[in-house]
Amino acid sequence: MKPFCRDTWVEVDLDAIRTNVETFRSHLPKSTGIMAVVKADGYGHGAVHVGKEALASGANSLAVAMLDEAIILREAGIEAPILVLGYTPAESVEIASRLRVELTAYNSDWMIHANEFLQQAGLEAVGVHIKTDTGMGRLGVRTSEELMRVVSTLEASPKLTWTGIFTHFACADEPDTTHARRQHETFQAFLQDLRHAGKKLPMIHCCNTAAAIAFPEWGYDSIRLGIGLYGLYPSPYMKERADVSLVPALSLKTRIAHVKTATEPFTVSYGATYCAQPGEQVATLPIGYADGFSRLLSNRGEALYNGTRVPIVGRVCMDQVMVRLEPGAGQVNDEIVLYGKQGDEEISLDEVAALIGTINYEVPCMLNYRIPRVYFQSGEEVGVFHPLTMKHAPLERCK
Ligand code: UAH
Repeated sequence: MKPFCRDTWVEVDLDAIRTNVETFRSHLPKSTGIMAVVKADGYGHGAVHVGKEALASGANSLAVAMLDEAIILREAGIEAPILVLGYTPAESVEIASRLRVELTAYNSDWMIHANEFLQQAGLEAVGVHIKTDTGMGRLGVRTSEELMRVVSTLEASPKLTWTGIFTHFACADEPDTTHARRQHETFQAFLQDLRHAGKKLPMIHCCNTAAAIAFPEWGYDSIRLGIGLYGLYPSPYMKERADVSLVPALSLKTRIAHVKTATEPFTVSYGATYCAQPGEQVATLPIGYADGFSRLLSNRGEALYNGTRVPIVGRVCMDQVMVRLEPGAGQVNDEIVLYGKQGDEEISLDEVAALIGTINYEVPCMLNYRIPRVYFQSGEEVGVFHPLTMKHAPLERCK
């Protein structure tokens, strides 16, 4: 039986994930590892399948934003090191210990509490990466004094092991490298202060995709590869630079649910913002803004049919959207590509992002639990994941 019923799905090309990992592997110094960032369910592509493929292709570890995302990866049988990049409440440290997940920390009080929780529970030590804020203004220690204090607390916590130190760049995808260079200098100064204080440094990492492309020499022990893993560039500027050639992994497809040919003018969708003229064919597609297909594409976006572009007409509804086809062209069940390639044409996530006034990162992240993900390798379907029909995890997990 088909694991999903709806005629709208995402296809993820795992060969593209492999190619992108290999591309970064050869772009970086040999000593630099790759941490594949699969937070936000692998930027909408599916964290488990993408994580497994990235690891099989040469990535050394995975990173997520929150502990719950790490739980999903462990439950799927992934044994590789996993780092939580965001904040984890100290009391959740028990789960991190049981699942051997490393956490990010930047605060002595947090460390004291986390250590106490682990001691009381008699659990194994948890690996901790210290986050330094060198110019992102988000999480992390900002001064050398703070850093020294945090390191001392960490060293005095038998149930916490210092396994990493990192920072995150705010502007590494821009042509003006001033801010990125300043951040890197600050990071270097932190590392130098630690060395002078006689500290043995753990794993060092600072590069996201943009920094890994522009400054591979800043790779240290690992990069944190996010958007590039999925074959997208961190900004139009980074794409233009063309230092690396990336292959997009995601397509969004659907099938025509209904076609009508206008014999007289009729208006299309809420607000009656489009009026079909006699002879025009309007096809209804089973996807809408409740799937993460932005309503901002109303009367603006395009789709691909028979390898050519067709316009979205009228407003995108919650569950449906309409496109205009050549007279007599379309039939129910015909395939339409909303994102990705069909024939020689392509609607890239960059194009969609520009149309709706956002960045390419957001476009696949918006595609939500209602859309099944189908995985391909060497042209063969190798797996399906449909979040909507996924069984709920046992409640014990969250205790
Ligand atoms: C801390 C952190 C992030 O929040 C994100 C990433 C990956 O960024 P890209 O998607 O731009 O590569 C790395 N690190």
